[in-house]
Amino acid sequence: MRILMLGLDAAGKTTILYRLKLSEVVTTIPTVGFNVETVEYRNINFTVWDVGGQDKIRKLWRHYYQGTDGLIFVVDSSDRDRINDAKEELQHMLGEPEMENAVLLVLANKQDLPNAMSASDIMKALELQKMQHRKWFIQATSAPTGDGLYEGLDWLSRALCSK
Ligand code: G3D
Ligand code: MG
Repeated sequence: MRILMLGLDAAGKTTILYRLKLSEVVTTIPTVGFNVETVEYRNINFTVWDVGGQDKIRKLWRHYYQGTDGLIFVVDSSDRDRINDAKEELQHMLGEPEMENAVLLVLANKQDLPNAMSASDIMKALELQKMQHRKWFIQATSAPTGDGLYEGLDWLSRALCSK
């Protein structure tokens, strides 16, 4: 299984990887300079990077899309200024042909912060309900404590099994 975990920088992706104790997180910096973290866990390959920013590196992402079974999109729920950027990045990724059949798990992370948007606000902001042909789910999480992470991954594993 191939899972991509994406989100704007500082959304909490690296924290989630370590929280899941996916023992060996390997960070590689490919030639043109975006960080990719990869983890193998049982028969699952997680690939993680920050979306957003420079357009010139987007072409490089395609190399990692191939055979994607599931996309985990991590959002900083307290970052109201960038929720629209997050939405645009998500729509962009889902528009890639390699993503056509990928299931989508959105993690509304940083729920512990006082100004965090609720999972339902995030759902509306990302316009998830407009995705009629995609299997998706949104889960509220707090990465440092791990709250919600396993609920999210349970959904993902069920969604992938029934694919
Ligand atoms: P990224 O890998 O998506 O870029 P990181 O994000 O995992 O590096 O997290 C960015 C910062 O947010 C880190 O803080 C991290 O501890 C914090 N963070 C991640 N998830 C949560 C969360 O659910 N709640 C809170 N309160 N903080 C979170 P630092 O200070 O190390 O930069
Ligand atoms: Mg990171």
